[in-house]
Amino acid sequence: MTLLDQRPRVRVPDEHDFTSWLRSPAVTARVGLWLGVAFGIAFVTGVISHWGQTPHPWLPFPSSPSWGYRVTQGLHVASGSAAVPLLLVKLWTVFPKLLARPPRALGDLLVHGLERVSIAVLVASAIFQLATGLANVAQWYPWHFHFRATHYAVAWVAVGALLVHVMVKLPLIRAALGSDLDSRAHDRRGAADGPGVLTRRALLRTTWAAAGVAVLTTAGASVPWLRRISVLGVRSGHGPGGVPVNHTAAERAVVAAATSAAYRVVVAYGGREASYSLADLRAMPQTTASLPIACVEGWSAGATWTGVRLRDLLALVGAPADSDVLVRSLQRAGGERYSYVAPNLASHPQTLLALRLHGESLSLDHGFPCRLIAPDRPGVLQTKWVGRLEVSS
Ligand SMILES: Nc1nc2c(c(=O)[nH]1)N[C@H]1C(S)=C(S)[C@@H](COP(=O)(O)O)O[C@H]1N2
Ligand SMILES: [Mo]
Repeated sequence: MTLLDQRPRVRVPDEHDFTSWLRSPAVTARVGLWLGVAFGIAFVTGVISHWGQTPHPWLPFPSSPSWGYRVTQGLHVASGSAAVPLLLVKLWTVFPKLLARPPRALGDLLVHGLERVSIAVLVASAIFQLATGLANVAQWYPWHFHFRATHYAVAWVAVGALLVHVMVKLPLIRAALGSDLDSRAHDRRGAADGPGVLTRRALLRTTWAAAGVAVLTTAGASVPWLRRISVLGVRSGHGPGGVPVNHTAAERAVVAAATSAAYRVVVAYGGREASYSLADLRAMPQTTASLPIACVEGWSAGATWTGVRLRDLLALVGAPADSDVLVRSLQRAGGERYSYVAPNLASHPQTLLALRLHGESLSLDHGFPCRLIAPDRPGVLQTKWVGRLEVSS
């Protein structure tokens, strides 16, 4: 006998080489149910976030409750985080099916092929959503496409593929959820008939725990009392006034313009312009409001702001309170350099050009000399270093 003869023959593994007792529809369906819940929450809250960031939406984004966006965007990130371990476990329980030999008969082959394509779309879009979402939370943009538009479009693809998948699998899902976790009734041929190192119950418990840890370690970015255990929360509670800073004045190249003695905020309406110095703004009636900054990237923080009501400024130039207002920053480049305030917010008594945070003069990084702050509004639209208001009605 030569060594060559002893060389194992190379054989492509197939479905039946994977015999773990854990890879059962009884497990897959249970994990899948919670994955479906997580994706459902992420989808609904994502649509809300997209709506909140759409300029001139067909249906005005509500201005109350003022903490609404803080909650929905916190849920968005928490459900996305929980989905990561759920998706990994679910894929692990089904992946031997990838190696199933395609059926021979043409009709069966067609159905098989279609099912494969729908699963490929679902898996690819789900991984894409979680990966881009997590990268966004980490403020890491290693791509060139527009994040919000792409994340939003792929969400519809994922949800569509998810609905098809659930419909196709509904009989199996119902049967699997309806029978005992340890039932072998729906197992693949050749699967082991008893537990190995881990019971199904232990696998599920570990999975729920992993999802819980994923939520707790990221949720501190929005829930103050979780902050200390939130090791993966990108934003701490640090920053002037206990409010994190997303982008500094230096990063946005506004230090000179914001600290210049020549600083004015210009209000343009109907071909006329009025301008106000910081001293002018300080001399106007001041309003204090408790409104959170709720960043699209998942962190949020409550804060108390003091400043001039936007509608008071509109009144000074003779513009109606329910105007459309384009708020422009001193910042010259970047998507956050302007935002639109819709009529329902422009007239709102808590929509302010804030001059103070927690009673102290606004720090340069929080938007000195003044920043926009309005209720129930995505953080990215709370424009800092405001230089110009363009009113149209
Ligand atoms: N001009 C300008 N305004 C801006 C930004 C910016 O980069 N430039 N960042 C926005 C984002 S993404 C958020 S979450 C909030 C954060 O405000 P803070 O840094 O004061 O916490 O400001 C918003 N306003
Ligand atoms: Mo943000």
